[in-house]
Amino acid sequence: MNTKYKSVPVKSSEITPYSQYLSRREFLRAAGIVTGSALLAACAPAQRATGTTVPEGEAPVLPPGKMDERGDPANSFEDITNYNNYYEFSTDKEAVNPLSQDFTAAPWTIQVYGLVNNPTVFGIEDLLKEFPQEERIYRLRCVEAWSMVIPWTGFPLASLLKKVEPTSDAKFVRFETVFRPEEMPGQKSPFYPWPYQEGLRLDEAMHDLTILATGLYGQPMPNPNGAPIRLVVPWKYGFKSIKSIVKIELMAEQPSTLWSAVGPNEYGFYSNVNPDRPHPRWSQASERRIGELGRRATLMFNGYAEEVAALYEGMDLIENY
Ligand SMILES: Nc1nc2c(c(=O)[nH]1)N[C@H]1C(S)=C(S)[C@@H](COP(=O)(O)O)O[C@H]1N2
Ligand SMILES: [Mo]
Repeated sequence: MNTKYKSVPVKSSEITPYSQYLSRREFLRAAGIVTGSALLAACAPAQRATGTTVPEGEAPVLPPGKMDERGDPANSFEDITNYNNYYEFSTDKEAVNPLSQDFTAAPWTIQVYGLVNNPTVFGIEDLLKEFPQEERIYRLRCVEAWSMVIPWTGFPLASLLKKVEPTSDAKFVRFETVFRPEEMPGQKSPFYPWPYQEGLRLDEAMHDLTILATGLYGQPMPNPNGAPIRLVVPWKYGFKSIKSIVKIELMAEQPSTLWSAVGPNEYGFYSNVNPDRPHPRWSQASERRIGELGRRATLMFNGYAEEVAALYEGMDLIENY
């Protein structure tokens, strides 16, 4: 049990069930209300560019005062859901939210296969039922040198992996995002080798800080953040935290990843947050916390060195970026 990064386990009664969530969305759509605005955190009615107004009471009530273990306040639900990297929808961070509103996040299954004794196709409901959901308040550090603090809900990836029993040959885990160009306009771009893929070494995947996140701020995962389920690896650059996962494959060899295919000397397989290894285009020594003026120093392993440095003992982290 990790007590440093989570508060109490989230009671399932505090998480809106998917079925209810979706029917509420359908309801809002039928009522002519832009669902994106309904998901914005606000005490006052949220106003969108479309001019529709969410009636008071439709926006989720968010518990105030959430902070990470360093005392940094969580970013607002509005920041977290309106400033996104999700190239399947757009390369424009502010366009992801509106473009992802009609994405179909249910029904959803994840196929876990490869070098495992129990290959399994999990429905999202099975995962929510089987694995207790915990809150983890983590920093997310993008390689573009901005960061946020996000109160995720989810469960350790290790719980899922133990269930399928990796064989002794399994050394790496490969993750794949859904491929649905009809719903994800960015996937029509020929500049990226879709579908988005990412990977971890098995010991990184088994680390307790590595979670599959199914929500944030106690809400089911919003579409712009990778509904209904995405990876979160808080000590690595944000692009490792792949969204909307449909496949998890256990492998003997290191998998290729979308970003290392696009820019091999820019985006390595490890991509641990490291202020001492400049990216060819962005110094990584400091970062801009969304919502703050000025910059703050970037921490080794994004501030999680105490927990994860042992994974890389004896490795040259400049060579092995
Ligand atoms: N499938 C997919 N996953 C993705 C991305 C993406 O474009 N597609 N962008 C990554 C990048 S670069 C970052 S910084 C984080 C951003 O997560 P957030 O939008 O929830 O803050 O998601 C990562 N996961
Ligand atoms: Mo990123």
